[in-house]
Amino acid sequence: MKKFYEQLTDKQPWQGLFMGNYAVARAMLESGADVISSYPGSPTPEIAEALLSVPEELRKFHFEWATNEKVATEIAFGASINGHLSVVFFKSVGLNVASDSLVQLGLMNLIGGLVIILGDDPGANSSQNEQDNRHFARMSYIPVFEPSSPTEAYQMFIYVVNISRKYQMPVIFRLTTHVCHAKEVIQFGQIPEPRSKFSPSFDRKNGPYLPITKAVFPLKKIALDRLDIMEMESEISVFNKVHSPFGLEQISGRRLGIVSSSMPVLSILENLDKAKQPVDLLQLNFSFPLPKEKITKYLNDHDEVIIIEELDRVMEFEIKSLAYDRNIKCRISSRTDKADLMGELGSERTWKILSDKWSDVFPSEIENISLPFNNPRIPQMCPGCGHRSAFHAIKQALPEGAITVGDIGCHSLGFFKPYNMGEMLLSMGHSSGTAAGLTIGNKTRKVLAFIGDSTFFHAGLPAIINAVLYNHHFTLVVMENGTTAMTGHQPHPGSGEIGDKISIDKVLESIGVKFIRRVDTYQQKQLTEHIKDALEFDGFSVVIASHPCMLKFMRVQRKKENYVPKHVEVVQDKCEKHLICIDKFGCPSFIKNEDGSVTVNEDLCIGDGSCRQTCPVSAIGFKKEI
Ligand SMILES: Cc1ncc(C[n+]2csc(CCOP(=O)(O)OP(=O)(O)O)c2C)c(N)n1
Repeated sequence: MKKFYEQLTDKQPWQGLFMGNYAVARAMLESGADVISSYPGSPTPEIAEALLSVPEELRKFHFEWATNEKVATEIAFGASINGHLSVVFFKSVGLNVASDSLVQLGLMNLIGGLVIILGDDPGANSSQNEQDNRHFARMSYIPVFEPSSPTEAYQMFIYVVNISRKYQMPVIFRLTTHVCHAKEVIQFGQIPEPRSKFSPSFDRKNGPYLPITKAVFPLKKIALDRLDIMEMESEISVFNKVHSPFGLEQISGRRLGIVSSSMPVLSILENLDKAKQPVDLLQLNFSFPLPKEKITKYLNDHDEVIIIEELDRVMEFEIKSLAYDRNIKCRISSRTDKADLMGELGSERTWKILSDKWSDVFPSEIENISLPFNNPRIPQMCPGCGHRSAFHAIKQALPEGAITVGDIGCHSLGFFKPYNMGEMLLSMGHSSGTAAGLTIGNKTRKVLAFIGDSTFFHAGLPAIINAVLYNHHFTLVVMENGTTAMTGHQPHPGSGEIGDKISIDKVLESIGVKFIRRVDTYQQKQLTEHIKDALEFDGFSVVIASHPCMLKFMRVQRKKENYVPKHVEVVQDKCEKHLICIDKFGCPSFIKNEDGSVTVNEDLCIGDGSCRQTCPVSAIGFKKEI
């Protein structure tokens, strides 16, 4: 059987079951993408996983994990104006970080073409919000393409590359979580021979690339003119089409229609099969700029139309305004329930929306609709996680009334029981800025902030430098685990996997941090002492609480030939049922039995022993493996 990368790079057409993200990676190879950059974040990291599975010597593309999304975007921009077909991808909120540069791209002549892949996350499955980046696209004058399925993602990517190269402009390829992660049998095409050796073709005459003072207006005019051209493309695009299973002429009575885009298109198509009357669907997956003529015709052909889009009312307002301008008589409605502006619109929820609108056509008794947002499982840190030891130790050092500021990463889970630390969160790297704000006018309550090591480099540094400058009186704990853990162990500048490891200690020293302590988080007593000292320090202090990510570590160990599993055990005659291992340390490997005794779930326990020091009567020991 072929290895994954062999499938991915097979030059000949083939058919197989592929996840959406992998299909997009294949589409990049088929379109001859030269330069690809990214910063990790769900739902898109598997695109990188696929690309990086290709052995370096076989790669015809350059891939870079950038320090953050803005840098990734700038790399793609620089490569594109040098003639390379470039791709940048990141998650929804990554666009906020990238935006300062990204909003300029629509004004530029991108000679090589540039595709911006956004992993939007309706349902906030793995994000701190569910922002709808279609708004951003409008602000940036960049067209938007939104595939409904993995197959469409593959086909559409090749199409958007052609658009981008033809018009030398950026395009947004907006994926959503389910399109990224769904699997489908896909017919792939050929991978062409690489273009002849590339020569850098930057020429300022292709610009201007410097939007200052008066140059801004001609550039903006170019962006607006290109949107007019995109509207014409949108009119003829195969991705904007009417699904009319029975043909309009056969419909008697009210002519009903739906307008939708992206993943809900599939949910609706599924429901149309069960409708009591034929209903049409206008799919607008080339969704910005909207094809005004196509929409006008569709509205004129129907008596009533409902617009069902995931998240915000973006298409709705544009379509209603078009109908008003053109004096169209069709009755246009939308989702009425506020809850329908949240979360993914799977088939059950779209049925409910349709049923609320046309109950005779979509009777409510057909579907037993379950409500979204009711997942009761609290996320947990893995057994052996160094962050758990850190939280346990830091908690011992915190005085009454201390305020703790969280940041993004696995350590955000410190917010949950039993640690309850990290009480607010805005964005990656916010913690030092927010902590500084909490110290102002505050002489009584200690402030302690957390940050992960990837986040330190991503967006943490500016606020840390600010804290040094103003000597803001708080303690920053760098939760160093040597990787970008939460998104799947991607490298970062401090992990030493890309170039030489950039030392966080040295960075801190060089910017003038006066209090820096480093400790392994498994040394809980020492960590507690360092935190106490840091909180007493008169000014900005940093404690680097370090331990390798144990999930990553164990994955390597388990693959070793001589690997022997290790576990801890609770020595029953020593255990006095203080339950600190469960109630305060909170490792999921411990089980509290009905009789009050504590035992260890060996399926979870990795035998790291970080729990042993939490027991006041030393009742946790290493199990002798037979
Ligand atoms: C702007 C932005 N980009 C990417 C992400 C996705 N993301 C969430 S957690 C995380 C990893 C943070 O890594 P690190 O700071 O090292 O903490 P760890 O998970 O390793 O504890 C990333 C990249 C995000 N939430 N926001």
